[in-house]
Amino acid sequence: MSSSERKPIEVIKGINGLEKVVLRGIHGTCVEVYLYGAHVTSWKNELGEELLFVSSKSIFKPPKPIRGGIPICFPQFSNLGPLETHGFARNRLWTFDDDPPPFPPDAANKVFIDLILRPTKEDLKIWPHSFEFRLRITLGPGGDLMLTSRVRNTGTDGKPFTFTFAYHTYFSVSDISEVRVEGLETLDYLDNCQNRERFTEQGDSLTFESEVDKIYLSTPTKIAVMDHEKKRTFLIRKEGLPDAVVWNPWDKKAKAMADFGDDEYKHMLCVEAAVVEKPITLKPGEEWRGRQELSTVNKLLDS
Ligand code: TA6
Repeated sequence: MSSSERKPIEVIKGINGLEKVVLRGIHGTCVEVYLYGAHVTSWKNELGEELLFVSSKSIFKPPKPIRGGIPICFPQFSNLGPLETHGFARNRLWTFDDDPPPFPPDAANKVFIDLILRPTKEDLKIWPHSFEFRLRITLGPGGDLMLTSRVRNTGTDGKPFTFTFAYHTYFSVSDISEVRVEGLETLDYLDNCQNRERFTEQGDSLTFESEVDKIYLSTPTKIAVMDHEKKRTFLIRKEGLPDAVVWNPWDKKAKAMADFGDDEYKHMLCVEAAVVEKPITLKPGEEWRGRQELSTVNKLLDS
């Protein structure tokens, strides 16, 4: 079947029979999303190059979250609260939203899907708040990947709720020791490798020689991740997501993770658009929106 005959959106069986949606762009670009966790596991450019990292040891078996791609961390980032790490949204089965709220009319040649998550009775026992989490995943005509989250408090009890959030994006890189990140210089961060104490970043772009696990606070709307070997820059543009988490487990932590190859830390970097420092509080009827747009430039945006 030629690519021109392929449907722009197809639902097929993925690993272990889990359902996944394939979104095909006009120039051969492609995105894959598992309904389990509304989890983007693949984002390919027009050359068919994979831009996201997914571990070869990822288990793809509920209730374990998929290791890599873009896990959705909601309603709790990390262990900053009573729920399981990164909350439960990434290990729930999402469904197609057949009644999406009116979004601004999308430009032509954009392929998108609308998914929705509502709490189950079990969820309400551990997090007693009614919500609707709508996620639009869009593949733009230039191959850019956009995720727009809309969380609404649908409670009728008059009670507000508070949450933290992250798009836990795993970028695929040639060699972590040849990667630089621009946009986070001189900012304050909480260092998870030092009891989450607050520090101030030095003045030039980030490079990587050991484990890093930092929550940068009040970050700019644009962050660049440069892969020197590939002469490729990932651009992250974000709205409603003031913080950014940078994580690489390095060798020791990599070996300690069953669903992560010992040497895979060399070929990934997480840069996560997030809301951590100032959690979001929604009154009944209120809605929060958080959007990240990922794109690539085939050159290094040197400072
Ligand atoms: O985003 C960084 C982080 O919070 C790290 O501390 C590490 O725990 C990573 O997320 C992976 O978390 P996970 O629960 O997916 O193994």
